[in-house]
Parts: sequence; structure tokens; C-alpha cells
Amino acid sequence: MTDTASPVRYQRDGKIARIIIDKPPVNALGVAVRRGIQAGLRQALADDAVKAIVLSAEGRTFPAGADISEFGNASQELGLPDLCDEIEASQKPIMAAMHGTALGGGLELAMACHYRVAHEKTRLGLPEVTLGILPGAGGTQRTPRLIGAEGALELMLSGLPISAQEALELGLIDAIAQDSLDDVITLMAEETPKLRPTREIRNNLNMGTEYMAQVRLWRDEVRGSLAREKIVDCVEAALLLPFDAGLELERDAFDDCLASPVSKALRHAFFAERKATKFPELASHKPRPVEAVAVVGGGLMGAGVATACLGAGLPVTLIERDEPAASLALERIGTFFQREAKAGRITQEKGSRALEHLRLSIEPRSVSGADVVIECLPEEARLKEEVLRGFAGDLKDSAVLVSNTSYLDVEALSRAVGRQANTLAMHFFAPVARMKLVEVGVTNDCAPDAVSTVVALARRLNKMPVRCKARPGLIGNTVLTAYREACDRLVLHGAAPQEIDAAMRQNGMPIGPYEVLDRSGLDISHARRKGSEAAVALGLLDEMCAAGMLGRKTGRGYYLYADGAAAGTPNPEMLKMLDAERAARGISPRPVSAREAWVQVLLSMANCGAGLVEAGVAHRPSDIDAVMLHGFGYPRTRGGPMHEADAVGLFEVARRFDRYAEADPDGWKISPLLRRLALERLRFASLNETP
Ligand code: HSC
Repeated sequence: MTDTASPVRYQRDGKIARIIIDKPPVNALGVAVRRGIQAGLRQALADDAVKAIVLSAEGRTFPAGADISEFGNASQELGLPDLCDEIEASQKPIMAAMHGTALGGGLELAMACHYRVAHEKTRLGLPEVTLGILPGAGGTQRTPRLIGAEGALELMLSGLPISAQEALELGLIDAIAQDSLDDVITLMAEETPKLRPTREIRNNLNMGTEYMAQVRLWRDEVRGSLAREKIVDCVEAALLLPFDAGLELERDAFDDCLASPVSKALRHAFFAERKATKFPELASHKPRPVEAVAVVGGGLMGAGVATACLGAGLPVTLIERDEPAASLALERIGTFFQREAKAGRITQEKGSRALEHLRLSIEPRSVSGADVVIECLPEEARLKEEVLRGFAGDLKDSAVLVSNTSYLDVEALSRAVGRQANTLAMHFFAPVARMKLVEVGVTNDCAPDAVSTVVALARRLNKMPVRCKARPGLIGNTVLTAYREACDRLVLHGAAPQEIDAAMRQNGMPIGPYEVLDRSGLDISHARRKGSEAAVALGLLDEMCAAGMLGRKTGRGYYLYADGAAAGTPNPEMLKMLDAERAARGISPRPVSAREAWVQVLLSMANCGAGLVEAGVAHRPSDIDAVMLHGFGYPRTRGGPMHEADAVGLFEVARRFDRYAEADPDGWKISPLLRRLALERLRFASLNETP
């Protein structure tokens, strides 16, 4: 091939033609790659000296799928399904030589080849379902032909990748290459295998009535997920219909899924979480070396952070105020490693080795050897300031001081400690071991290389760092506050707290806001909201706290908890207080539907998010979605509040806002950015391209 701009290379080594895909970072099968493969194939077929063809990829992976960013574009020149058909129809044998991750359309491409070989470390899978779609390049028809319907369903419905060894056992691939794929390619040159189109393989299609009953069972299990339902339909078609009829059904099913709001939301989430974790402005600021970390405070968060650092192989000095507190922290960390070992996630040795790198201290000066110091003290500004000032003079000049806070003012803290260039916020989520999100709150005067040091550390801990401006609440808790305020307004105007909890769950939240308050303790929320002029429900909270209704810990909160009961029943005393509050404010309660409740919370969160983007706290709207998805259980199938508002249409969002504002102007103040975008008929997504 002469086209040097093509992301696909062609070369001939004796009898073998090699088609090599070279489109970093993941060799996604966009239109240029598809055209390049087709051109290579045609060149090989036209060359009489070529007896067999090998399709492989350069860089870190075989294609990790179709190019997701192309989905939804009107024209899809040379579709992947057509390319796969052309490959399968080749009159010279084609072998896919895979390494890295052969996923989605990448694996479908390989399944259209006549032979498949994978490097031993390859992961293979059909993860389309995680994007709300199904394999749309013949995967639903070829996979059952290669490995049987049951294995195919398992692969497609779970979306989880399998190892090369598992793929070999299933019959998805023909051989594993231990070292270099070249050995297998040489073998192919020597033996020139026969043509073997996957569409013609029928022996794996178990047509027994027993198996069909099982397929029907899968159907029951997947009701409610469009993509999963359609996958089962397609596999059933593979069992019953000729190949081309199955392909046709797959095409229609793929289009239906692609057009669904759920798939749009899941694809948005995919790009939002990747974009949020990129820090292009730091590209020229190398992180400082981090060889030792100190964690100040060994409570649940501190122990969690220390455990994460130890797990990543970093020596940790954990500083507590006294011996008993230090012993408790040690116990917490030890228990964590034991639990991990018991669950088989780490070996006993790894746990013990990690613990060997832990040093406990009750001497604040022990921070002196650390490159990064992470304070995880209780959320009290005065306490944090006092402790940090106490050891600031002992820190290395280059040490970065991190405050694990969300609600406090880190700008003020950094000034008080006198290390403005080297202080920032890192907001971990509990439980630290499971939650990947870390908000990195950057102060105005913080040095860029201090920020890159913290970002690199977060990545080393296998976390997902999302940057924002260090402002009380950062992104997540600011939007969460707007969410809770919206719920409180609904309650004040007539909904019972348990109705709001049910409405939020019905709309996909993992737990209702009042259930959360009961779990975490009403006194904590009360202390935080006191002094906030926006706190709608402060009157009720005041009364509940004064009456000792602090939630689960006192057995009474928004719900009553019988001894040992997992769930509570609505607390009649609280409902009486609520009625009194409504009467005192002259509010006549009205019913609120689950739908209206969701609309109001969505509008409030999106409006708050718009304010954060406007104030420069969040870099772009999709960062807010990433934070809400990963930190607060916002349903992924809705994509995040900013995406969901876009899906409603910002003009419609603003119109509803205005309607609510007529009745309650104080509660419904629209952000200027939201108003402007609505008037210009733009979407939040138009701001997502910010580097
Ligand atoms: C599919 O294949 C559908 C098929 O059935 C075909 C249907 C045909 C329909 C025809 C109709 C006519 N596309 O994750 P990372 C980017 S659906 C575009 O940070 P890692 C990613 O955004 C696809 N871009 O790296 C990022 O870009 P940035 C099924 C993709 O090492 C960069 O690559 N496949 C992309 O942590 C690096 O990604 C999947 O769902 C794609 N397919 O993980 C697999 N994949 O640097 C999706 C990645 O600009 N991918 N990018 O931010 C993954 O799971 C992970 O990316 C890997 C690598 C595990 C591959």
C-alpha cells in the first residue's frame, strides 16, 4: 500500500501477507482502519505469491473494539459487519494474531478470520453490553458457532473479558503463543491451512429442546435490560435461523440499542470518566518522587488511605494522637489485609509484606521523612489547622501536604499553615478500598508539580483522580447538597421522606437520601448544615436532633429501627414534627409523584453543576457526571445529571425551572450559564471539549 497516512500497514513476507493495524492508543476500528484493512486484504488476494494472510496490530493491543466515538454519526462508510463478511469470504486463509485486549468489534473481526491465535496474556471479550449495545459485527452469530450458545451468552451478557487460556478451552481461539506471535505466523507459512469460514460451523449449535429451555430461562433473567434481551434474541436466532437472517436480526437489534437513551448515557459515561482523569495542563510538570507517605489520623478514612498506600508498595508512617488510637488504627489496617487475603484478592504474604512497611507513631514530627503527608483528621477546621501547624516546620521543603477534606476551606488551611505552594485537597470516598474516585481540589497558589505529584500518587493507588478547584464541597458534595435540598423542598411541600426515598430508588439511586441520613447520623448533617442559609429542612433537623432522633444509632430518625432490623418503618413522631413545620410555614401539603420528584432533583443538580462550571470549580460538565457516577451512586444508565439534563434539553430544563420559580423564587434560582445555553439552544456537552 502506498497510502502512508493510513493507520494500516501492508507487508509481504514470502508467502504470507501481513495486515498490521497501527492506530494508537487502542487500535479502535474507525473508518480509516476499516478501509485500510479492506485495502490490505484486496492487495493480498490480488497477489498470486500470497498464500495466507495474518491480521495483527501494533502497539499495546489488538483492536479494543469499534470506535465508540463514531456511533451515532449518520454515515458509517464500510461498516464493520461488511468488512467482517469480506474477510470471512476471503479465498486465502486469514489468521488473527491477537495481543493485549481483543474486545468487542476487535474480537468480532478475529472471529470472522479463519484462524485465531492469541498471546498468552491476551484478554478477550465482548463488552458491548456495558455500553448498552450488543456485538453488532456478526458477534452474536459467530460466537455461538465457535463456542456454543451457552458460552456465547455468558460472554455477551456479562461483558467480562476472559483469559487466552479460557478462550482456548472454550474453542474461541485455536492456539496460544507463549512468547512471540511470530512463531505461529511462521508455522502458518509452512502449513498454509485450509479455509474455514465461521458461518459454516454448525456442530456447536446445540438444537436440543433442553437447551432451548435454558435459553428461555436466560430471557427471564435479563428482562428490563434492552441490550441483554436483544442478545438473547440474537443467540436464539443463531440457533434457529440461517446465518444471514441472524445477521439481519442482529443489525436491527443493534440499531435499536444504539438509539436507546440508556446506551447514549452509558457511552457518555465511558468518555466522561476517561476525560475527567486527564490533566493535559500538567503534561510539562513532572511529579516529584514519592518514596514515603505519612498519614495523619488513623480513623476509618486514615486507615483506609494508609492501607491503599501500603497495598501500592509505599512505606507509610501513620501518626495518631496516642497509643490506644494508634493500636486501633493498626487493628483496622490488619483486619483489612486479612479480609483481602481471605477473599483471595491478595496472598497472605503480600498482606504481611505490606504491613512490614507500616510504622506507627504518636509523634507529629515523624512526618519529616515523608514526600506526601495526607491528613485524615475529623472535619473540624480548627483541629486540622492546629495539628497541621504543629508539624508544618518539620516537613521536607518538597513535601506535599494533602488534606482529605471535602467541606472545609483548603485555601484558608493552606494559608494558615503557610505552605500555599504545596497544599491541596484530596477527597477520598469511603470505603477507600472499594471507591475509585478521588477529587483533587487544587488551591489557587498550588505549584503545578505538587498537583502532578498528587495525581500520580492517586493513580499509583489505582484511584481515579478528578481535578477541581479547592472550594468547600468540591464538586461532589456541592451537588449532593443541591440534591438533598431539592429532596427537603419536596418533603416540605408534601412528600413524606419515605416517599422520596422510594422515588429516588425507583429512579435508580442505590439508597434514598433520608435512609442515608439515618445511617450517617442526623447530628453530623445538622452540624454541617447549621449556618447554611439555603438549608431548607433545618427546622425539622433542629427538632429531631433536640429530641434525640439521630438515626440508626439512637434507633429513631426518619425511620424507627426495631432491635436488629435491617430496615426501619417511618417514624410517626418525625411525621408529626413535619406537619407542624409545614403549618408554621403556611404550606398546604400536596402529593408529589416519583416522576416529579426526580425531575426536581435533576433540575437542582444540573443547575448546581452549571454554577460549578461557571465558577471554574469543575473543568467541564462531564467531570461532574463522572464524580456523581463514581462517588454517589448516580445511576450509570442515566449518564450523570449534566448528561441527563442535556437529554431532556436545556431549553425545556430552563422552562421548567421558570415554572417552579414562579411558586418559589428563592428555591429556584437559575444559573446564568444554564440560562445562556438554554437560550442559545446549546447543550452542556458543547462545553465538554475543554482540554
Ligand atoms: C463495539 O466494538 C461494537 C461492535 O460490536 C461493533 C459494532 C458495529 C456496528 C456497525 C453498525 C453499522 N473507541 O480506557 P483507556 C480510548 S463497542 C474509541 O484510558 P486503558 C479512550 O477513550 C466497543 N475510543 O485505556 C482513551 O482515549 P483518551 C467495545 C476508545 O489502558 C484511550 O482510548 N469495546 C475505545 O485503561 C485509552 O483508553 C469496548 O467497550 C473505543 N472502543 O484501557 C472496550 N476504547 O486517551 C472499551 C478506548 O483520548 N475500551 N478508547 O482519553 C476499554 O475497555 C479500555 O479502553 C481498554 C484500555 C481496556 C481497551
